[in-house]
Amino acid sequence: MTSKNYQPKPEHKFTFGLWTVGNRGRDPFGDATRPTLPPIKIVKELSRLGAYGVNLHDNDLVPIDATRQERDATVREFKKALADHGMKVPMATTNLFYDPVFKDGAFTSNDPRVRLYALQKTMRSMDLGAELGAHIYVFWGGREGAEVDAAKDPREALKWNREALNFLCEYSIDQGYDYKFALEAKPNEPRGDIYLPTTGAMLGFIATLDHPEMVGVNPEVGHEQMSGLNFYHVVAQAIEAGKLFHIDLNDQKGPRFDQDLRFGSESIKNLFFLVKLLEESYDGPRHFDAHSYRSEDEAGVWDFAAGCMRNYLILKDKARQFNEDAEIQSLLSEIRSTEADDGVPIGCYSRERADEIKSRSMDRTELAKKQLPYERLDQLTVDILLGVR
Ligand code: GLT
Ligand code: MN
Ligand code: MN
Repeated sequence: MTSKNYQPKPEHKFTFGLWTVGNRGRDPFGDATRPTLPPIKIVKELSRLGAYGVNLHDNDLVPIDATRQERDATVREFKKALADHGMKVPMATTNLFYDPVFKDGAFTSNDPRVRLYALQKTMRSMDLGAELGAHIYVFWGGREGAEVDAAKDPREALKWNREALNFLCEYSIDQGYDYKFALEAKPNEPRGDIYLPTTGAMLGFIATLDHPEMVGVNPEVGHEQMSGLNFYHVVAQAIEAGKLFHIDLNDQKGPRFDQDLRFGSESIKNLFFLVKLLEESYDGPRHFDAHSYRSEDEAGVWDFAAGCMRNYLILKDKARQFNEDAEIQSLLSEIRSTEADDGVPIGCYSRERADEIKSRSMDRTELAKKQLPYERLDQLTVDILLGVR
């Protein structure tokens, strides 16, 4: 088993948020079940486990009320820990959801003073991220939503959100930060409804921004599953659009509350296709936005972190096996084959080509006879995933 020890290494680009391994097990019905883990300890332990880096919100590292001197001292110490343990900070983000000031939204608050405060907080947090070397900046608008639709016009909310992002793109350019912005969707929780609830909705919104080329998406497994969507398809669309700037890996038991479970603990087949896709066409960080069960102590937290990376590497190995499997590959070429002279693909439009296609004699009964051995193909996939092939 030595060649298959699934040992994570920095080159795999596995990252965790300080808020993920630092999660203390609180939920809406119960208090923390484990003590706070200091950021420096997190950096050290994740490095020991083979991770590439850590990501953070401003307030994961610097308390919201810290003075400038306190902030600078904390950042200095943190940078030293990163250097000592060879860890990177590829992504940073802003906490625009925890403090009561954001109770009715940040960029989409009805109160223009709150919107301005959210902008100020984000610019300061972008400064922090840039100081730590981040080039990806995530926006998760957890409070950007509503329970009472009478209170807020969603068209206005979208305009305010756009105004803030346009401003921040210019800020990034002006400061020479070279950030790529990655927008993260979630359908609900903590709001009754969150605006732009899916990655698909985000992609539509991005096209309306002043700098669409700077802005992409940060899809999260569980968030799309909460909407009943196929995460593999969601990510494929983002990749095909050139918009997968970051990804939040975790797992989820069906369309319920956001569970942020250990990656690969539930949706094995869907995440197998996801890992295969990422390995084929994404080279950014593999970020785990998940947390350990609240029944765990600190040792369990490190088991959780190791498990996320291990499951990714197992699925990566399964993808290699799938690609090298002669029977699977022959089934795939059979399924995808056509006769050499059958006039496909469609090709570009021309009047002649349209006339030619319209006048072509095509035998749909014959076309419907093509064999599609999907049962066999899917069973072979399952055999691989269950380890019997
Ligand atoms: C919060 C949320 C996540 C987001 C984080 C980034 S914060 O934990 O549940 O999905 O990615 O703001
Ligand atoms: Mn989540
Ligand atoms: Mn997330």
